[in-house]
Amino acid sequence: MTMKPNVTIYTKGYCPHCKATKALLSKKGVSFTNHDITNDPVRAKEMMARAKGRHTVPQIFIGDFHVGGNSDLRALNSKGALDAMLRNAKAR
Ligand SMILES: N[C@@H](CCC(=O)N[C@@H](CS)C(=O)NCC(=O)O)C(=O)O
Repeated sequence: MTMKPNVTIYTKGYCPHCKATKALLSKKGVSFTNHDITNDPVRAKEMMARAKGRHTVPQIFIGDFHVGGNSDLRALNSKGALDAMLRNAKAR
């Protein structure tokens, strides 16, 4: 079965951390919903509400779990915890 985790990321066009996040998820074969908030204040507000006030991009969600930013994603990956979280967050 194809791994289809329910992953949502909020990004901006110029952001190198966002590119790194997309590259890591893509390398793992994970599909994700990307909200580019560069010119989208409504989505930006949604992101901040979901991310408990954090306003840097990217902000990453696996299912309803708030991972945080790119460095948080990488920390989970280094600990070996990311793949299991992605597996457990398959779209229902
Ligand atoms: N440690 C954060 C750094 C994220 C970061 O610095 N993002 C920049 C854009 S690349 C940012 O959001 N700057 C503030 C802003 O655009 O409001 C992460 O790994 O996600």
